[in-house]
Amino acid sequence: MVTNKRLRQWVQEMADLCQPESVHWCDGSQAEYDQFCQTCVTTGTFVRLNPELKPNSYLCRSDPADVARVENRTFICSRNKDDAGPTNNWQDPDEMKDTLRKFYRGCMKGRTMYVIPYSMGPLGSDIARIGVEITDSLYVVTNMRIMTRMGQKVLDVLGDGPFIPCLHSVGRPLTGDVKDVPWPCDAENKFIVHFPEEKMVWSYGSGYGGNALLGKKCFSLRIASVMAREQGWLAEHMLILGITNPKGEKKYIAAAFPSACGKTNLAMLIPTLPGWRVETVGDDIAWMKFGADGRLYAINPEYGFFGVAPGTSMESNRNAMLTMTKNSIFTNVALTPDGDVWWEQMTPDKPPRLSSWLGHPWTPESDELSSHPNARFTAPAGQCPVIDPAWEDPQGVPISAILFGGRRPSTVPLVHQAFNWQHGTFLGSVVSSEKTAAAEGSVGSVRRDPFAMLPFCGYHMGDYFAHWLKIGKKADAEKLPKIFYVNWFRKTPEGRWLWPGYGENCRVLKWIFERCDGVENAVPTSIGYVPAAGAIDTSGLKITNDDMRELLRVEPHDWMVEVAGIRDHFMQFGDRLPPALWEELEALDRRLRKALY
Ligand code: O2Y
Ligand code: MN
Repeated sequence: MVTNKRLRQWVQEMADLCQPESVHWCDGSQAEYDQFCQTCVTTGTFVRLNPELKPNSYLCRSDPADVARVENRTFICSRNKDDAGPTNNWQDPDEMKDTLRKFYRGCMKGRTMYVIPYSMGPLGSDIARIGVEITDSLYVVTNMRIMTRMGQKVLDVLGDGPFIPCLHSVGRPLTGDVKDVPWPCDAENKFIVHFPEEKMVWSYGSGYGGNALLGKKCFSLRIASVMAREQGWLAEHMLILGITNPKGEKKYIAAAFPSACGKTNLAMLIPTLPGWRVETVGDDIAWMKFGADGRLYAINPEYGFFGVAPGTSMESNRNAMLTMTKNSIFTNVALTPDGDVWWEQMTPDKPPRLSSWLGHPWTPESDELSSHPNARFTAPAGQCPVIDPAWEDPQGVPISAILFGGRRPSTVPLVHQAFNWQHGTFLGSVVSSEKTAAAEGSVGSVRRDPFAMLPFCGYHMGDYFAHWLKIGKKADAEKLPKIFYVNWFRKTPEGRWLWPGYGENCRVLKWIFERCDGVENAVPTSIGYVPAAGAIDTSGLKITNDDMRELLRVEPHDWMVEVAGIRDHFMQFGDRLPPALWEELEALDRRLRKALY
């Protein structure tokens, strides 16, 4: 029995619009999940994996035209165009609703409409928020059960309270002679639409990942960033990890890197330094609020991981591999003859025979990849061998440090620390990564991705910077997290990686840990505090002093080029760019000139 009047009304309205054959309210039970998975096997949407190798796990192959988030079809429909800002696609909300209602009318004919009540964050936590997703996709329902806390228990907590309505349809009604397919979608008409004033999401046409699992990027970042601004907290594209030193002292760190820069690997890092331990709170999203003690506390609003499969291996991320040994869904990876999964770089040797993500026979000699580069595993966070004991603490974990970073083969040192919160906000506002083949634009050039939020900020990015500055102003500066910028990806001019990365990144985390304790192991430079010579612990690591010097080098000439690039980047925000960030840029420029002459 659903008591929430607004919820009942909304579901009825959406059912009238979409005209499904039936409506199913998800209870979130294991029996319901198992039954849905069995239905997916029967319809060909899922292949059940060998239960002896991957218990209770499935492979799903999507339509090849529906394999990733679609940024050019993602819209922020604020009432005023200016409020969406220059980094978002915008359309008038009423016009967008008119357009979408035409697509939604009758779009679920012949299908079941599933209603998924879900909580982003531990049930009942002050920081958590409730959403309800309506969908006609069982792929979405089953993935949402792994990625969120969902079902009856959420309705019980919701009572008559507020929720974020999220409507999703794959856009393929079963009318007339139309036969169902394993991955229904409307690839020509994808819309991922956010109404920030109404706090509502409408998604149509795609069944994949962030386009369709609406609790993730749509709610937890785009809509939540708007709520966070209104309510004085932060909704960020950040992993959260706990790090413990050999003395047993623990700190929590949040880190924002652009998509595909190794957030999941860092969140589950296995330290190479003896006595150090890293534990995972979350790998993608952090909601942070001030606690009664004036410190910033973070929760992971998610309940599972939706990680990139290719490149993940026992070498690159053992903990992720162990997390997905059971109760997992694999999308667009290859199938082995014995009913297991495989993807590029999973093992040093390629299997002799596979069925590719397209269902084609595959051998190492094949021209095509066995798995799509954006293939995913969906796995319960609770199965991670290093899940943090406090990962479900409703109060969240206290954050000592915030890291920004990206892939920069030159210019940006291995790590530097902001002088203060305002300078740290500046560092976040200029986060950049070298473009990869997957991103739009020319490979090798720099893409600015402020706070790694470029595709995920639900309002004007200039106002978002102002919100960060305001958070810093209202806090006790002593209690705020320290802010750092890391770059694991610096190369020699010849193209050799300077830093080994992976588990060795704990050496940088150790320096950060010490900085948070006030250890004087840094030197001020034009761009911030950089580790003093010998301050990064390289014991047991084969790295030359020359390479360490190069990793930490701040070259004023290169940074002058950077300043020019940042000026161009800032210009796009017009008068919504907070003056404090212009001041930070001018101050950087002055410090660099002084260093040069
Ligand atoms: O292609 C998608 O829909 C997945 S995107 C994604 C998934 C998990 C975590 N982060 C991301 C991202 O794009 O940042
Ligand atoms: Mn992400």
